[in-house]
Amino acid sequence: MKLFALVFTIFITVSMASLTPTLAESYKSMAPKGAEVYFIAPVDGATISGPVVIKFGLKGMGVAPAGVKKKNTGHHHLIIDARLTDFNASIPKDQNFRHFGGGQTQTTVKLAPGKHTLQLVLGDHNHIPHDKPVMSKTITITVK
Ligand SMILES: [Cu+2]
Repeated sequence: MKLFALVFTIFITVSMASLTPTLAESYKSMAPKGAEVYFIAPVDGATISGPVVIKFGLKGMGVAPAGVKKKNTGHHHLIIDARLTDFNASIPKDQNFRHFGGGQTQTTVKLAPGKHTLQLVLGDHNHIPHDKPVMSKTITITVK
């Protein structure tokens, strides 16, 4: 009987191990086809004086606060003068990568005079971009 228990334990351990790769690939949240994130404001190429009001648009998905796991939702991330390179990890959090984990759909930022690039990327409850990533095109604005 003891031997049976041991064999059974080994069997379970081996099956779990063989399942791990599948689990590792499915940690990402799926995005529905046609989901789209975009800037309602500002428009690409705009020249702005003073603080920049940025409005986030989202089609085909909903907004949920960070930490809330709900199908076909995510929260906004605003990327300023930077580019996201790793789409399989949590989006960095600093001055260039701003999180709106409260579910906000707009913000106001103060930017130094000159040209700046802006991009929106949706992240899931763990701040990880979806599969496929839902991101806007990068826009360029000039701050006077
Ligand atoms: Cu986030």
